[in-house]
Amino acid sequence: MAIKPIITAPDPRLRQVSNPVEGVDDALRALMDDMLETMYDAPGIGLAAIQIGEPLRIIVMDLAGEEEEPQPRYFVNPEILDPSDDTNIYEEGCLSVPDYFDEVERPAKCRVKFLGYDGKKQVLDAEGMLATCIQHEMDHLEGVLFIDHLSRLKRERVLKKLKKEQRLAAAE
Ligand code: GNR
Ligand code: NI
Repeated sequence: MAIKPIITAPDPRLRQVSNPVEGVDDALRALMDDMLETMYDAPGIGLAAIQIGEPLRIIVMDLAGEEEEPQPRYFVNPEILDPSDDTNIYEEGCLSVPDYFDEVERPAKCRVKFLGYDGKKQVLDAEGMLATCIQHEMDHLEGVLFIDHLSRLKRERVLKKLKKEQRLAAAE
């Protein structure tokens, strides 16, 4: 397994629409292992493949608390069905938008259809933080970031700060 560098905004690769995978084989499982290791190292609770530069429709996630047993989840070719009309607001962050957190409103519940680590079809009913995280990761597969759900003013302020930080880091 390997920890991969995480791409940060405004890198244009994060705007790509990711491609469906043909099926789950050992090479894909190795990628999912690397994604999970990268996510735990960050640390984060979810990661989409494009965040490590692979434009594939793959998500890994673990919402277990620090004191709990790890609960890794893998979603290959996920599709969201039946998003609820009722919504939740959570404070979100993103490993690709470091050091910025803000509230995003999303459907409170949804159903997600996907292939698991073993390549078998699964359906999961999600609510709470799980539903929010799945939708945040699904956005990545479409090239969308959580800051796209905020006002233009906020989004541009965040992107400007990230650009400045990257400029300073590159000049070191
Ligand atoms: O680690 C993460 N925390 C988080 C908090 C609230 C809503 C979504 C997330 S996902 C984020 C990791 C990440 O950037 N995944 O794409
Ligand atoms: Ni993210």
